[in-house]
Amino acid sequence: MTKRFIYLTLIGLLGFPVFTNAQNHRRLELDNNWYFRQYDTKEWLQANVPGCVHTDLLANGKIEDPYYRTNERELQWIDKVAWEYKTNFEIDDFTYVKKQKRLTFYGLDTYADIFLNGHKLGHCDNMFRTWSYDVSDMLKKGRNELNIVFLSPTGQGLKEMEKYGLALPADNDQSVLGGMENKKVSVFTRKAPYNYGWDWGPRLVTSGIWRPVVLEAWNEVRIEDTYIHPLKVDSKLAQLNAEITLTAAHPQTADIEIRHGNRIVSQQSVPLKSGKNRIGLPIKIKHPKLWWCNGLGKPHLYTFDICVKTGAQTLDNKQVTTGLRTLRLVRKKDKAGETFYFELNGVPVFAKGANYIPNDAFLPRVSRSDYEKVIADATEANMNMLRIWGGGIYEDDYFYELCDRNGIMIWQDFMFACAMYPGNPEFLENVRQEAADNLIRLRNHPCIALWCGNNEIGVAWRHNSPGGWGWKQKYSTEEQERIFQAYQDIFHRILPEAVEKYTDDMAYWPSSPMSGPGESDFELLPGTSGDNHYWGVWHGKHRLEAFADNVGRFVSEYGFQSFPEFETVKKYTVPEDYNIESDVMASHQRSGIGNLRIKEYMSWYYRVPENFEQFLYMSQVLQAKAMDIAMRTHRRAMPYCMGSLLWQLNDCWPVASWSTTDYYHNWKAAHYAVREACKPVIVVPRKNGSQLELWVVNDRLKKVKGNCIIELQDFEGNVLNRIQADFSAEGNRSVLIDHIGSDRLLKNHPREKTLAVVTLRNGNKILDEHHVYFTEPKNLDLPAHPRITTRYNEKNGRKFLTVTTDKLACDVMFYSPGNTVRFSDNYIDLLPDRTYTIELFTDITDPEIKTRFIQ
Ligand code: BMA
Repeated sequence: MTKRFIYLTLIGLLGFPVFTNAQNHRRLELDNNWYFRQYDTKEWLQANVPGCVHTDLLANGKIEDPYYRTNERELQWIDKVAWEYKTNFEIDDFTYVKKQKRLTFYGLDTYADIFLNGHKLGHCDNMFRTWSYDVSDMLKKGRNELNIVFLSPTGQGLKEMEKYGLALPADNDQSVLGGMENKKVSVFTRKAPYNYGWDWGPRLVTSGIWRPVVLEAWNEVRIEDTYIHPLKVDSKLAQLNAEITLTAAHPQTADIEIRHGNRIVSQQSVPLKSGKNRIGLPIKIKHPKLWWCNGLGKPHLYTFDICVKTGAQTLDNKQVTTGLRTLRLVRKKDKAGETFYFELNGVPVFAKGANYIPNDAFLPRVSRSDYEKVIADATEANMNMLRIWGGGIYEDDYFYELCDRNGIMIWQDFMFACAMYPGNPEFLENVRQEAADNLIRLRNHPCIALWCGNNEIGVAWRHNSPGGWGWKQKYSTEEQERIFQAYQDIFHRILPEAVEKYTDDMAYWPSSPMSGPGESDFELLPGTSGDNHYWGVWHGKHRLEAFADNVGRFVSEYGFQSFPEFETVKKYTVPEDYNIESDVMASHQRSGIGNLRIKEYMSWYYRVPENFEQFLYMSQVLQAKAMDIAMRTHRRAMPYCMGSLLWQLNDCWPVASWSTTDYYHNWKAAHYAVREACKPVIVVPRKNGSQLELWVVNDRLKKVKGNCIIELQDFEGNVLNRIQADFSAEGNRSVLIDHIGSDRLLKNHPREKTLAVVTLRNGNKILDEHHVYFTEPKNLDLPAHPRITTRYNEKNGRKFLTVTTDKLACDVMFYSPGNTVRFSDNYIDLLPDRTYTIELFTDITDPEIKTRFIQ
């Protein structure tokens, strides 16, 4: 393969959250003046809140960058000891005189004892919960002290495990690296599972105040929550019920008013009792602007202002933003088995997207701009769905806001993955509370399409049937029953009950993948019902072409690894590490079979480069090929298949993994390929025996017509054959438009010297272009030295490269040291005698771009 480098620089931006005081209410975020120390030691150091111990130690120069080389290994002591955080804050008169005062911890990681002015406020044991305390009688005028002691999460985990009296399977828990032998304690603690390591993640078990700490003070009434419950929504009318939960200091009558813009959409005078009150106010909106997903329309949002008054005095107000839509999972019997698709406003939608993991091992340092980049990565790649996978976290509010605004539907897992969990009453109660907190927090987001119990636990355990991942065989029959009972309690009782209680009939799916609830809960997949994770390619060593023989009704996972680009690798290595088997590279490759698989598959399709940098590049080209085949294959199979979510969108540190964008948000080759394969209208050439079938997939709701041109070319650009077919594809369909015998197409031209350029046109508009080769890339007789020329120009403040070549150049990569430029297109085949225009997104200046150019 030919590779060209174009050198060009990067500037990062950080976003900061902003908090304000609402009228009549005092809201103070305690994000200042924090110190921390290892518990019971003398040295207090400055801390950031929200933050965590690892990043605080790093900021104080006490540890080296955990992501650099093998530093992670030296940091395993951090989770074995306790830590203490403290701050002091002033209570002014205005706040002090308020009758009600509450301290809320939106995220404590994880076992925490909280002390206010020396009095113990409470003990916390779940990083996914919100912990609130009435501190009305405990706050002092003037200076107050807050201390939080975090117990060792692994130490507590060990105690919980002992209490339970049974070790549980948790394959991804890297306990040995953590110095804990085979004691996999992660499952006993309600903490992000990936903290303990994963097959793409480091083992960095954090502690700290990971979400804001907020002090609120008020006198009479507080709006605790408002759920805009959609009773009936269509394009003519939206009937909603605003379900408002209020706490009142004493019995009184209040006027509640709901506005949309300047218009009052509902109001009511209500008697309030002292304590908690639940009130429902109806809202009707005629001809609502519906919320649509990316590709199908605008994701319209409605903001409602809720105001509680007495006479002219506002007691409290709150704003809620939501979208009006119906979004349901449709599972109905059909000839093949049972459907599994999402229907948005009555329209069946093919879900195109990816699985999403947390953006960092250290969650508090994920900035707003990081979230914006990740969601932009999904929307720009024409995706309409992300699956928040169950080994991470229930994401930040801002993440869901961005999905609402950008039309990205969310498949939301509860945080349970690839492990069995305990079933003691305290654990189950903790899970019930966690589900309630998160369902209440997230239920107004129109983006959420489904709640799913867990990732891969059903298929791994396979109770009452042979197979699985070999876990249950290690336990006695009684133990198996005990473990399975906990599974049933969590995923078939507590979680579905919570979804039913707190949401409007939202879809709940106990485990991903599974073919269906009931008897067949743990069927092996692919099946003719339910969702499936297809890992035959990669784990099962199936050839890439096997994606076509393993299409499920909804493919919620499949993937292929690659290395990050050299610029990223350079950030965590030194030159002596430049070998994929070096200790450092191996520690940034957490899949035991990773390097082997990449090499083996590469040897099937490509010439395997000796050179390290070229190998990294080639791994990306290989991954792009795999993801292109998979996405196009799944879409072609609609409506049998109605979803394709690749594993995985992003990384939590710089690493070799299945991601299509790396830790620094650089697009890998696969992300560009997926963007193309997720376009609304695509052509899918499919080899079927000696026939080349041509399919058109149209995700738009309107019919598309045009023609499909197949040009057989040699590598110098000579057109050897040209076939044209008209096509017409109804909306939301995949149609076979033609099939061509290879004799008719290839004639007698040698396979290794030709390619077919398949273009789908509508008038002058190119809807899609795809290249078909007739042998593996490694067998192609590619021109050794294509002459690629590049020119730079600027137009209306936008920067462009124009690129030409005299001979075919495959998978051409553009890049810039320090990744200072994003390219509108990359890893492309350059065909002779065409001009390619690539836009550069960068802050660096024109002269710099020009001087950095190397051809
Ligand atoms: C999937 C996921 C993850 C894992 C990935 C790659 O099945 O659910 O647990 O990281 O495979 O092995």
